[in-house]
Order: sequence, then structure tokens, then C-alpha cells
Amino acid sequence: MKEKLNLIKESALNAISAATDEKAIEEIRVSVLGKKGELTAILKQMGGLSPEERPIVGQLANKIRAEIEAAVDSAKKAFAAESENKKLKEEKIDITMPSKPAKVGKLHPLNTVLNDMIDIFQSMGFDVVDGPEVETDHYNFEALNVPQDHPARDMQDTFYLAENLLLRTQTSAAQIRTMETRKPPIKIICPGRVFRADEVDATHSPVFHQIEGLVVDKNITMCDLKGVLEQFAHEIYGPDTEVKFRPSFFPFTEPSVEVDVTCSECKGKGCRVCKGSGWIEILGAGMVHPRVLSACGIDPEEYSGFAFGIGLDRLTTTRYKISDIRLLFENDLRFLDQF
Ligand code: 2U9
Repeated sequence: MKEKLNLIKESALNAISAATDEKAIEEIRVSVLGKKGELTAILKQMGGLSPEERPIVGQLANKIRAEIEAAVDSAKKAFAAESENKKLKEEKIDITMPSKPAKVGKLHPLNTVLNDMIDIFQSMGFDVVDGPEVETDHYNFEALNVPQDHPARDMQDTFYLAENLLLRTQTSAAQIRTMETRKPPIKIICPGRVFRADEVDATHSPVFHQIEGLVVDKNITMCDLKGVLEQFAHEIYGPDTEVKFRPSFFPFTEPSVEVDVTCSECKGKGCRVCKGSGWIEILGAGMVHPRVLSACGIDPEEYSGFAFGIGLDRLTTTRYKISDIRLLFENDLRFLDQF
């Protein structure tokens, strides 16, 4: 039996040194040391040995098993190292090759214009406030003096979620909330998404963006309104831009105005962009209606204020000469990459 064991050892070690890859080594291991291997088969016959022989043969078998295992291990390691070296040699990296340009994110054009506008108003001392997009009828209409029978309250113009719950049609609601919680002086702008059930076309989208502003303090007059909005128009369109205030009507302001600037495309001569008039309407504004102040617990005898609303989308499409408002919402990278 000792001879058999030595023979197994010798042939296993020879086979290991003759093997040409890791797979062959594994096959040798299984055929010698595996459950049905040669060495295992010999060990199973040890019951037939005399009690004196058994420990001697047992010791020898264990020694041989350990030797074969060590040879298998070191051969496997050698093959692994060899294949790693081969891979490293084959996969040379050419560090002189130009790298692939990294894709850098950019601001959406709406955000670029919004950031410019926020900068302008912040430099005039305005705080930025935020509010919910889902509003109650009270904050969106009632507190803003929009009467029950006003067309804006119609299901056709407003997205209602429940009887008293809707998607805000203007960001004014956030300003009402601010007036309820802060005492004058108040000087805030409120940018955000607003929603109206408009038919979609090149100039209308059911989701659009506004910046509304509100100033409330003692002795605020129409002169303050004109000063702030003229300054804003000059910063956005350039110092030579003329600004015109036209009388208008909004339920939440009295008196109300709409503000036009000389068309930046034709400098007031009249062109396709301004439909021949030489002017472009940029915003609506007015002195806050006394009923709106009262509804927020501010005494209209002591305080007055002005408010304005600016549509961000049209300002963006005119600045970048974008022909269709829908492009702003489609997130097509071929479009967005141009800014
Ligand atoms: C309070 C009181 C009054 C906000 C105002 C306008 C006039 C206006 C339009 C501009 C283009 C909406 O996006 S748009 O279609 N807005 O003309 N907005 S005055 O008046 C307020 C706001 C808050 C408490």
C-alpha cells in the first residue's frame, strides 16, 4: 500500500509539472484528491490493514495528500500570475491618446433668465419667497379680490383638483401667505411654475413660469412702482430701452398698468417680432387693491403697496429667438445643448 501511495504521489507531481494550464491542474486535483480520486480510494481500503500498519500508512497518506495539495496550489498561482502578466502586456494603455470630452451639464435657458431676474431684484433689496403649487381657492382667488363669477375661476381656465383645491394660476398666493405672516415693510419676489388650462400652441403652454413681486410699506406710491420696473427693464433690455406704462385692469390691483418696452429687434421701428407696433409687452403691475391688504390683516389706511407679474417664458423665447414655447418643456438635448 505504501508503494501504491508513493506511485500516486509521483505520477500526480509529474502530471502537475507537465500541465499546461489551470484547467489541467484542476482535473488532476479532482482525479487524485476528489471524492472518487485515486488517493481517496486507497484511504478507503485502510480498514483491511493490521492495527500496527494503519497509523503508519495513515500518516504517509496524509503527508502525500498535503504535498499534492501544495503542488496544486503553487501551480494554480503560477498559471494565474502568468495569465495576469499576459493580460497586462496585451492591454497596453496609450496615454498620449486624446481623452473623450466629459459631458458638462448646463443651465436650462429658463433658469439662466430666471437667475438674471433674481439678481436684478435682489440688488434692489427684494427677498425671494416660495409657495405651494397646489393651492386653495381662498389663496389663489378669494384673497386676491377675484370675484366668484370671474372667468379665471371657470373650470376651463383653472385646473381644479377638488372643489376647493387647484393648481395655482399665479404665484400671488405665496405672497398672500407672506403678508399674513410678516409685518410690513415687505419687499419680495416669488418665482415659480403656474398652471392654466390653455390650448397648447407655439405661444401657450398649460404650465408656464412667472416672477411676481410685492412691495408693502408706509407711503408706497405709483412712483416707486415706476422706478423699480423701469430699473428692471433697463437692466434686462439695456439702458436705452424706452418704457411705457399703459392703463389696464386686474382685480387685485387698482390702478393697474401694463408695461411695454421698445422692441429690441427693430429698436421701435416696427417689425415681425413686435407685430409692427415697435413695442413689446413685458409685464403687468399695479397698486395693491385695498381689499387685498385688508384680507391679509394689513390696514390700507396705514400701508400701501405695489405688485407686478412677469411671464418668464416669453422673456426667454424673445431673448434667445426661440420660435415655439413648447421647446422649453420638451427637454430635447439637441435643443438644450445650444445654450
Ligand atoms: C398680491 C397682489 C397683487 C400681481 C400682478 C400682474 C399684474 C400681471 C401677468 C404677467 C404675465 C401674469 O404671467 S402672466 O400672464 N401678471 O399682469 N400680476 S399685478 O399682483 C399681485 C400679486 C400679489 C398680493
